[in-house]
Amino acid sequence: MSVTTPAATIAGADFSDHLDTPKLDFESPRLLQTISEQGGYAYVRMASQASTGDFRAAEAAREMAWEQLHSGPWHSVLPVWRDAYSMACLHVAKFHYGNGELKEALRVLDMGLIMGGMLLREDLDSAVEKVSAKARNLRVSEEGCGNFGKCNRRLVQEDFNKAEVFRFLPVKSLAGKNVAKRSALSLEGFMREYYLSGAPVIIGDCMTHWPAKAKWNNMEYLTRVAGDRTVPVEVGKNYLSPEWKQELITFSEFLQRIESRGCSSAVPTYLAQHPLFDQISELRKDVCIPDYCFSGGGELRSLNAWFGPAGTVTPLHHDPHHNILAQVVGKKYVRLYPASLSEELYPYTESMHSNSSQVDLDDIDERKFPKLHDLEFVDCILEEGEMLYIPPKWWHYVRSLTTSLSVSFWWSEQESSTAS
Ligand SMILES: O=C(O)CCC(=O)C(=O)O
Repeated sequence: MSVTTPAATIAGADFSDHLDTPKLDFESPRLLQTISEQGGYAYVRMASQASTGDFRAAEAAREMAWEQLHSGPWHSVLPVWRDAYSMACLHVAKFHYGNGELKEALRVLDMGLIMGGMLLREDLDSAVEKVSAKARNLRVSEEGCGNFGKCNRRLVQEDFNKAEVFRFLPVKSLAGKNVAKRSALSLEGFMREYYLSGAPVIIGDCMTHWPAKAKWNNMEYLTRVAGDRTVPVEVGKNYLSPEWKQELITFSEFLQRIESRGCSSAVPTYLAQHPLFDQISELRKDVCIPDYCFSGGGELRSLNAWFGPAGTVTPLHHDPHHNILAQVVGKKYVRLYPASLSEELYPYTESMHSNSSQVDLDDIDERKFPKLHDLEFVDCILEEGEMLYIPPKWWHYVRSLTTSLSVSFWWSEQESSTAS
């Protein structure tokens, strides 16, 4: 396929260098052999042609791998097809980069990071770094030493109107027991008073040193470090509602949706439970892992971003791990029920949602779920700069009261201490 010349795309920029892919170069023969063994002959033919400079073949290989990724439930997809998808993304991105199409190159690389396997991850990461740096340099020279840093448009601008926002909270909210709140809690105090007894706690004054605290409430910063990146978002009331769906959009588009939403009643777009920091290393540098997450001597399982406008809801559910939910920007309402009440909380019976409750706390059907009425819970407003410890299996419902950006840290304890 003929490709536009670099000069036609971005005047004055040099694209004579190329994206290095040492891992791909090394792993290709073995990976193609394994794909052949799985019957992927057409893919192997296209990928081989792609490596000799055929753009159409690269795109065809990517489509073939994409079809394989969508051929059944995610867990049943053979891992080799995820690596095949990454391989094809790298081939396609090389063409876009050589052609000066930086946004396209980034989009394809992000798709590889989000949907692909781990084998070629290093190449994807270093290619993203190179393309992002080039895009940034170009922007700076276009804008004349860059306007970045001069604009302070805030992510959370709205004054918090308590009366207005509290109207949307579930019945009985903030009328009973609050989650305990501690300031600058020592690690030892956390272990003794909360971790070992399995009790939730809000920890204040523990995030002031995070670079994210100074940087993330700034639209311009977020646009600069992540604007051209592709991210998966959820659209709809919440993941249990039938009209819920997932989309892949750029971070800039996502920020625009948040800004334009204001007080609208349209369904929210939520970047929920996404390992954003594995994908965007600059944002990862803004976050510090709380020492509390090393309690129990286990390992950090995942670090996820939860980013959306006011009104996003994560319905009542539980998770198997210890969790610190760190509130970086904005406020959230959180309600917690102890693990011991699981039976009374009407969990779904089918395995896919068995950690979620059938009860919609925003619209409780008392006749269908009579046991809920008298159940005791603790709740809180999680304020900016606070962290909430959620013990394993505790049920939680979360509603953002303003535009909100939180980070969750899930960790598990050492195998032996679980057994004891
Ligand atoms: O912040 C949210 O919307 C939900 C957070 C959550 O469910 C979690 O951290 O496990």
